[in-house]
Amino acid sequence: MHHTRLFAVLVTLTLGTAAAQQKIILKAADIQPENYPTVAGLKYMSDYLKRATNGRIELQVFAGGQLGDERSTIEQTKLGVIDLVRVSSAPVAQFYAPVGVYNMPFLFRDSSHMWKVLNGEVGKEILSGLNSAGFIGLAYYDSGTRNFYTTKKAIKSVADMKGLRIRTQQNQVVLDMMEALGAKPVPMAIGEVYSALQTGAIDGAENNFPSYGSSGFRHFEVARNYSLTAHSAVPELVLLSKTTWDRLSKSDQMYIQKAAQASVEVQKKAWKALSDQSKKQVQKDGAKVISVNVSEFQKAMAPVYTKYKKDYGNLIERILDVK
Ligand code: BDP
Repeated sequence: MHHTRLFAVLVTLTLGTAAAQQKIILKAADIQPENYPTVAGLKYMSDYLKRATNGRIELQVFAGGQLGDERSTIEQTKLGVIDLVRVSSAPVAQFYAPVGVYNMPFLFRDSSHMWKVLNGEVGKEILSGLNSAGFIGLAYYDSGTRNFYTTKKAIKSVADMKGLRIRTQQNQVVLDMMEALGAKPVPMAIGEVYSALQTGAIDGAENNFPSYGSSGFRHFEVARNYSLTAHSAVPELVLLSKTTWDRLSKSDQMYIQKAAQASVEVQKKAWKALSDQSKKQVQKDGAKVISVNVSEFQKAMAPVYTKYKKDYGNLIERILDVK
C-alpha cells in the first residue's frame, strides 16, 4: 500500500495472540473551529470508536478547515482521500441534487418539524441516495436557522435588501433566493467571508448565531446588524467516503454507523446550549439583533418555490406534509 494513502490499514501482529489485529486509522474533516458542536459530535464518534474497538479504529478529527475548505473536503471525501466529513448539506447539492431541497426557504415550520423530516422517510431516502454520489450518509446534525447580517445598512424589511451584495453558500437555491429578495448573491467559501465583510467586497452574509459569534467565524466583529429572518434551516451532514466504506468489514461498518448515530444527541445538546449562549454573546458585544416581519420575507421568496417545484419532484410536498 502506498505510504501517502490517508486511509491506512496497519496490520500488527501481537506476540502471543494467534489472530492479527487490524488497526484502522480514519481522517475526519470539519471547517468549523475546535469545540464547535459539529466538531464535538465528531470527537464523540472518535471516543466511541476507540472505546468500542479497544483503540483498533482510530478516528482523527481535523477541525478548523485544516484539510481544506468545505467544497474541497467534500471532493476529497468522494475520492477517498478524506474518510469522513462534516459539512453543511448546502454545497453537497452540487454532488447529489436532491439534498438541495433542504435549502428551500421557510421549508421547515420549526425544529421539531425538521427533525421529523430528517428522521423520517424523506431524510432517510436522501441519506441513502448519497450512495450514488460516492458517499455514505451517516447522520444529520443541527444547524438552527440562518439569518441575514450586514455591515452598514441594517435589514429591517425586504426593500432594504435591494442591491446588497450578500455572500451565499455554494448552492443554486440560495442564489435564486437572494435574487428573489432583490440582493446580489456572492457565493464564496466561509473562510473568506470575514475579510470580504471587512474590505467591503460584500455588504453582508447569512448564518446561524454560533457561526456568526465567537464560537464560529466571528463575523459579529465586522457585521454589526443581525436580522432575525430565519429564512432557512439547513441541516449539517456527516458523510463517509464510499471508498472507505467498501474497505471496511461488515462489523466495522456497523461500529461507524452506531458511533455516528450516538453522536447526534451529543451534537444536538451542544448545539442547543451554544445557540442561546451565542445570541447573548453577540448582543453583549454590541451587535444589534433586529426583529423583522418574517411573513414579508416568506412572500417575497415564493418565486423560488415556483421554480423548484418540478426539480424536486414531490419532495417539497412530502416535506410540507409531515405533521
Ligand atoms: C455553517 C455550517 C458550515 C458552512 C457555513 C457556510 O456549519 O458547514 O460552511 O455555515 O455558510 O452554518 O458556509
